[in-house]
Amino acid sequence: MRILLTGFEPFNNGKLNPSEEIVRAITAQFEAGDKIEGIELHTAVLPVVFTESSELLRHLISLHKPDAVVCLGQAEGRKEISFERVAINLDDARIADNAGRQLTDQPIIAGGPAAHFTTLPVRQLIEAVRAEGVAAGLSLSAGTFVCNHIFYNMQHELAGQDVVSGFIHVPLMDEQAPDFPGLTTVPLADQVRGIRAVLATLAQSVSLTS
Ligand code: PCA
Repeated sequence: MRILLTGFEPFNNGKLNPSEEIVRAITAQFEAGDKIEGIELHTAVLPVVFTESSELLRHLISLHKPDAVVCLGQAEGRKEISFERVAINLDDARIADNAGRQLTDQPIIAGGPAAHFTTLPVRQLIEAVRAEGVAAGLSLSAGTFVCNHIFYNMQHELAGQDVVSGFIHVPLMDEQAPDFPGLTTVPLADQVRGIRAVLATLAQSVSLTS
């Protein structure tokens, strides 16, 4: 199966983004021959810019025609790998994106449904991450910044298609601790193992149903 895995560049003057580091690490592992059986993997790091991020993701989906899309982003303060359930039709940022734009109170798609659900088999994926000894759980909302923006656009675009897709927020990694005092960090190696388990489980579950 073809899987598209994305992360985000750093934002809000941050130096690192664990989602980017996870994607780079898994890409390097695949290139070094440490693949996951049955997966043709495509990866990308998206800009933290409202319109450009979703346009690039749409382009990558039409280019690679994936069977599954897994988008990752940083959520500082989260204690576990968090599977987002719902994308909502709202851009409402407390901070500017990396192009200096701060959208507030705007629908992502005017006239679109208020929300879209993830189509990833989230409970099964949570169990797979936990089986690796890495904390994981459900989250109700990806917020209203760029992560939710690409999540909503993606679910809107793929609705009714034979593609499973969703968004996963990941905690800070240890290297970020000095910049975020008091917030939980999780070692990058654990996060990488957790997301690899997600990909492996998707490859198994989706091939069983199709
Ligand atoms: N996290 C932000 C945007 C990019 C990222 O990694 C968010 O949660 O919206």
